[in-house]
Amino acid sequence: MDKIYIIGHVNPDTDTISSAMGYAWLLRERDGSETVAARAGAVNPQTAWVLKKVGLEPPYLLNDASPRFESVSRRLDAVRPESALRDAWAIAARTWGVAPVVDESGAPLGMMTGTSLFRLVNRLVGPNPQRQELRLAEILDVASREACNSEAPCFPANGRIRDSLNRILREEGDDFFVVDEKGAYVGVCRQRDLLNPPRIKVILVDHNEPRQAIANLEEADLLEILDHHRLGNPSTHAPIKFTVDIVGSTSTLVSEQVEEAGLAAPPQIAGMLLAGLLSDTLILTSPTTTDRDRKAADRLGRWALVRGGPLADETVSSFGRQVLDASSGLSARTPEEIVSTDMKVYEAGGFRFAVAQAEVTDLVQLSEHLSSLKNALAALRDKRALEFAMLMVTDVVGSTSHLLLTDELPQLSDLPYPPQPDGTRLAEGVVSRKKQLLPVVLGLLER
Ligand SMILES: [Mn+2]
Repeated sequence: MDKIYIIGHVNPDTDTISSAMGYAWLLRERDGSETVAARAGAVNPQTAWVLKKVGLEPPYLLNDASPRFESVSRRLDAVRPESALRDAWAIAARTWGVAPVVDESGAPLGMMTGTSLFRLVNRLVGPNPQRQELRLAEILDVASREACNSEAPCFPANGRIRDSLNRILREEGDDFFVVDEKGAYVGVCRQRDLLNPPRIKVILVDHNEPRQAIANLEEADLLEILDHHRLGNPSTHAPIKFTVDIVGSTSTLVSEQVEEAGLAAPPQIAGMLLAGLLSDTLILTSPTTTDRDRKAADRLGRWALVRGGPLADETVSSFGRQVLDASSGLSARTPEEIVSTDMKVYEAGGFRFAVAQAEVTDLVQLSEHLSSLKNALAALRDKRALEFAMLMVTDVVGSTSHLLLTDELPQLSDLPYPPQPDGTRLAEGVVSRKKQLLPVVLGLLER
């Protein structure tokens, strides 16, 4: 349970996946922490391409921070239904007085507890005078199945505890089975552990707004945040390490810490971080790019582009172009995918809204996809119960964007991007959602 999950935002992009993997590696290597790189959703096509290129698997999928039954399950020794009660008794003597009864297929049959034992004795001896001379040794010869409570409920190991709290509180017994997806015995859990389950430990990278984080983040212990976005962070009970810096990518921040520790990231991890940096900064051309990012690209290049490594034949720019190519294009994906892959939800001035971004290498393809993208955007707005949704189609070569909006809100009529005949708005020189578009939109909504 001392595992620490390093996890980025939902709808993960390459920087979010890479910084989670890189930071998990650094904390293991530098501090000896038991870290697990995680992701809050499916990897996008660009990240999938990068992972394949460097030869790594996607990180662990963690959709939800709410504690699960497996976190409190104890793998108690079990007896077969036909084995003598004395065997169950021996197990109960070593546990907290319970012994699980499991058949040969692994299916839980019942739980022997103090109460179920009392009921058995009551049945055998009871108020009937003829049986009162029954000896304890004979009772211990009874098959275990006779002595167990066959009503003990089963809960799935990967089920969320909070979804079953009502049932847990209503149940007569205090001990429950935990089973796998096939219904086979995994362990036993106690009511008192279920009412106060251990929280999972998380470190957030590349985001700090709960709206962009895994579900039920408030049920986890948040240990640290490492990010490069505007603040919208949750409050915490205890002080946490909090690093938010104005650089082009979280991968940059990770690479700086690796260097400060006197370490060099292995070529595969360095390749991931380099891809995260080049993707977030559009190969160091986005206005979010700083000198620190350029230094980070040199440093990561030095670690990643080594002989014998997966990127041996690449340069920083040749690799960067392939990374961007792996994501661009409107034709390769459905409109639904385009508006939801790199999509973030924000809240400002009483509005809940989404801003999605899609990168293309030329804007010619936009016109043929325009109406289907608009429909997909409106469907996204309705599905997520938002006030409006926006898609930023960015030409990474021409460094310009077109904006598609679901609604012409009066608050947004002052957007400094001129409406075009095709119904989009032209945002010349705007390529960064975070640094260029979002501050303008937030400023208008919060007036
Ligand atoms: Mn980022």
